Amino acid sequence: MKTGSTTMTTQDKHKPTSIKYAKRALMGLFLVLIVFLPIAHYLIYVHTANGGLTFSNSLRIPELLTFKDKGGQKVFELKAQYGYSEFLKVGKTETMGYNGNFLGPTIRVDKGDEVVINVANQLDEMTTVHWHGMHVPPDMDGTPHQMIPAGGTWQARFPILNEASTMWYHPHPHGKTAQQVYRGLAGLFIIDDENSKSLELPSQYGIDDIPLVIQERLFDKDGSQRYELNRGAYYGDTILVNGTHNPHVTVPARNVRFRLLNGSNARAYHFGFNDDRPFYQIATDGGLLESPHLTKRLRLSPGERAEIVVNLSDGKETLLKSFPEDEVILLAEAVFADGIGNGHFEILKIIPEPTNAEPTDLPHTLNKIERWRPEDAVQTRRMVLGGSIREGRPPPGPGPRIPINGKLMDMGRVDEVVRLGDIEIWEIVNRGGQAHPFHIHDVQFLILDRDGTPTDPSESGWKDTVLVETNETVRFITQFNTYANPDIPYMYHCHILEHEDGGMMGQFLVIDPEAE
Ligand SMILES: [Cu+2]
Repeated sequence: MKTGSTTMTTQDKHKPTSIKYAKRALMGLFLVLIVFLPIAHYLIYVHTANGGLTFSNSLRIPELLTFKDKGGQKVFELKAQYGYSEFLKVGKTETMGYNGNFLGPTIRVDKGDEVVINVANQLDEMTTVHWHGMHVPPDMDGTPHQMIPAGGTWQARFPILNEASTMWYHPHPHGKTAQQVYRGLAGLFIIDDENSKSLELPSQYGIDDIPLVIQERLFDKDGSQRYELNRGAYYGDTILVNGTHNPHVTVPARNVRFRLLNGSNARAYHFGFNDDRPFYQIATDGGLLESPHLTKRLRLSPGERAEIVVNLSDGKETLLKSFPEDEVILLAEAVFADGIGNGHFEILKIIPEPTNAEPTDLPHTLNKIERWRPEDAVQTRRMVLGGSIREGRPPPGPGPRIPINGKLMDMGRVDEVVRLGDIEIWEIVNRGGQAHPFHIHDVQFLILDRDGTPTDPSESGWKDTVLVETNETVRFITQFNTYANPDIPYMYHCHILEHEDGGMMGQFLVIDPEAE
């Protein structure tokens, strides 16, 4: 009792002082925040290599590759070559490109075309050219089984069987893909079809239909590119769009389509606009969605594509950005990590110009997608990403050794055999410590669910690459049609290129049981 009453007295006595201290502490905190937040802001937006952009460079639009018509075939010429690029205007750096210094021209064809692509390898190392997302025969797929030696040539010929979509092409030599893509070997492959041509969508290439190959790079002070692994993969701190640093693009002030390719080696983007304007996603990797999907954010992991339509009829400038995944930047992270490290950075300034054209509405229906029923699948094939390694030769690439189903890539081993015509469910289970974009050749698939939850509208169309988060299970359904070959496999792999090069890849054959 005595002690209690003494305490009471003490508390009473000090109460006004405590409040005074509390007020002072609050005031102090307030002052610290006033000083600290602008510093944090400076560190995030200005101090980062990709911060403080002025968007002074006009966005480069990859030229459309011309072709020769030979007996109804469209014949294209591609040349993998060395070049020099000056991205930062402080000095040149050695790069690689197709038919030029960096990246490649856009190949544009119609569904049903017969295409011949003559590839010349003018590099002093081996390369291949893979048609990412496209349904082509295994011997035309440009995998490590179709190596083009230094100074050699290769002819790819195939009919265009895919529907209207934004595909791309890039090298696929085992163990060397990451470095060749990083140095500049990649290009877009756009397919049109009767449906896409009948739709009222922005479709003037480079005018209101803008291709965006988004990548990031590391540069030294003299402007030379630097290849350096961080957390087992290549993460740059400077964004390039179509090989343009600090870019802006001028477009008509109406609906504008952007075709986005995440051409980065390892980084995933969460696209959106700085004014948070909503936009319509109209396509996934392999084709148009059934109907436009209104959203404010779009996630693309390496290798994935999407087409979006942005309404710019208000005439206001906007910035294409990438946002942090959870949209919460911890203060400490804001100070100690640069913005691009936590996924928060600016990409492209979009400047609308007045136009006389009548504004158009987006069509409500874009595409018809015939969905397989899960019960029509003949089997579920399980792919476990990560875990311990049971099989596989030491791979040549620089990346970490991450297995699929306990195995590292071995070009002499066939991992899976699929029967021609079969509908299958593939279940991708990520037991690793990070997200992996899983890519399969030959087919386009439809995602069934993520951890049992039906897929999001943003992923409800045709896909060839899907990001699988840690501890997540993604199921997709597909059918293996048209092409069978008992000797030459297709690939499936992680599209973080250093993981792929490190052996996170497997091979599957499609065989025709009736041909045997
Ligand atoms: Cu991976």
